[in-house]
Amino acid sequence: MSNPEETKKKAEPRKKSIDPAALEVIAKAEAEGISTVFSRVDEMKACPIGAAGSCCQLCAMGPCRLVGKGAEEKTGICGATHGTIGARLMVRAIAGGVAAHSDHGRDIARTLLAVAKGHAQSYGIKDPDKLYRVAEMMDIATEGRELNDVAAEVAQKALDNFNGTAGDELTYVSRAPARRQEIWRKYGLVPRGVDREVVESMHRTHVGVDQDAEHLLDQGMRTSLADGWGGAMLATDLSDVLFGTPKPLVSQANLGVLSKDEVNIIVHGHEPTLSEMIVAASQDPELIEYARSKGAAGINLAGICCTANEVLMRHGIPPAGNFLHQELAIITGAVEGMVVDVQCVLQALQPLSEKFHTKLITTSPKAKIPGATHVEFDETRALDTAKDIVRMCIDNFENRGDIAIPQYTGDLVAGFSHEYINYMLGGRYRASFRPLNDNIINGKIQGAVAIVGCNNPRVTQDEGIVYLVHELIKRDVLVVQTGCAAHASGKHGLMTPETMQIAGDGLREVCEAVGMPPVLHLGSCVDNSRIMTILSQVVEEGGLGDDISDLPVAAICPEYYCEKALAIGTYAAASGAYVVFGVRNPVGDCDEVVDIMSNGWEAKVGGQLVFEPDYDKILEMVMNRIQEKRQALGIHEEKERVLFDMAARREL
Ligand code: MSK
Repeated sequence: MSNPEETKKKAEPRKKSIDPAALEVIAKAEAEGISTVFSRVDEMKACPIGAAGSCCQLCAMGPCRLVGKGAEEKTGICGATHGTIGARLMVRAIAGGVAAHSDHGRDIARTLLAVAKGHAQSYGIKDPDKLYRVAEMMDIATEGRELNDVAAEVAQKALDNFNGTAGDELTYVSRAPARRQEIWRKYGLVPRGVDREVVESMHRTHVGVDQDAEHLLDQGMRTSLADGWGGAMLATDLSDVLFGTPKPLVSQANLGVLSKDEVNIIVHGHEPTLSEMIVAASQDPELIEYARSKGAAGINLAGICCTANEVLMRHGIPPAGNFLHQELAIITGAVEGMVVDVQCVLQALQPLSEKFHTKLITTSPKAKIPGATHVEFDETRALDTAKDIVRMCIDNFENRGDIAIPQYTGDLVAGFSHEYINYMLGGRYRASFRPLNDNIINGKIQGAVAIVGCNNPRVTQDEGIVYLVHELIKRDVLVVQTGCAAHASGKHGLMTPETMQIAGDGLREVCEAVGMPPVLHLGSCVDNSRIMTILSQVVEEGGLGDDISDLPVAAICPEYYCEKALAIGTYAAASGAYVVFGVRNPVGDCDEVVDIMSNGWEAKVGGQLVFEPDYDKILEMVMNRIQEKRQALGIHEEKERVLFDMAARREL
């Protein structure tokens, strides 16, 4: 007898993506019996016990599953309550995410130190002005000193922030508004060292240590802040110093950026160090000539995930897609080499690449994949390593078989660093956030929302992101984006000035005056730290309260899948933002934890971390939050427009 649930599922298959390029390749994969993340997600049901924080696997007395009637009252064998178990799970997830971002930041700091000491081939300091600004923030003297001396001291101070020897507080805590710093100090949330907070989180969540859910979650906030105002913020700033601070540039996104007659190389993962060199190698005339000698028309570089964002923001290299596109790119048959470093790289890429001619090349000493070709990145011979990799991909061109590249691309403008937004709004001589604050105060812009994070095959790819971007800009809300969510908007053409046409009248007026799109691409997932910097500068500019929690802003992560996203969401909430995640709550069965992260954190730090899978409800929740904040600031009523005559202007 057939299962009615199964029959229903077959009759109405869940939509896998709203991206026509993705749908085209998924159909090809299905027709050819090729397994992808989209098919495996249907075969593997999520465990309902683990999915909502009811399974504790922290010791060999268990695993303990708190399910069934009266589950909220049950405890594990050690006596741990549902609240304690949920809090431990959440804090461990945050620590995992912080470790990932921060290790990335540490490696950038190590590269800067190697550059300053003359040990890193081919790298240099592309933005000395930013180096001086960072030095100033770190209280490092610059007057009359050699650039490399300053760079070495900045790099060392950054490394001291990781190992906890920079002082009692992370250096960048001072970048936050004064009121925010007071709140953090009042509740003991100021991070002392990135590594220290991650280690302490792992210690306190070990069985038999911290057993108070609120106390555990405070440590979760402190650890996340070590990311947002530490590891990730250093990663962003020092990447700008080394590789240049982004400025707007045009590009395209989606699988259609792959070339039918050139050697296609995809950089995938997160770190910009090797990918910067791959960009240089792919433009090397000798290697282009070598590609031609092998019958290709040239070399075409594209990106996936956040490495894509790094090379997009600084060089305009087009992204071939977001997280869920990594397998689809290989299935086009047109990718000679996929060069990966760390994070968000599916192990399924290797068996998939064997079905095609794609060479999967791992490069990080931290990440190997069985069966892949490993070419270890070494910063002392970075360009040589990159050239070896590009040559390997060129040699693979002759193995190409049939190709099927979906002909879809979206135009986009990327490259909005916080420095550029400041300049764009105020101009060269008066760079400032004043025009943004004024337009929020006068109501042309109702508020700002960050739509960030990943894709997750458990929900329709790009659907939540694209829907929320549309609906928010229609309601005069400025949208900023990072990570794979930014790729989604790029693919769907939402990151061009023309998007003004669908924005509300007020937002459109401001965008037209300033010449910016209503949806701004701020970079990779570590670049969420740029959003923290912008919010601090908006507070400092004045007129919108004295803390981030006073601002009419929010953050949404509609399609998250990983621990890094949870770390980012937590530091945004701990910084005073209202943060809504889609998909599911990883500790949704733990009422105490759900309450602490919403009501408890609202009372303590003025921010919240909540989960809601319904996009319409997310929209309503976020708009309500914006209106509540506008009301609290006394800027909720539309002001009558005053037309100035010449006398009034002179007076002004
Ligand atoms: S890559 S962490 S899927 S944004 Fe940063 Fe995309 Fe999320 Fe990975």
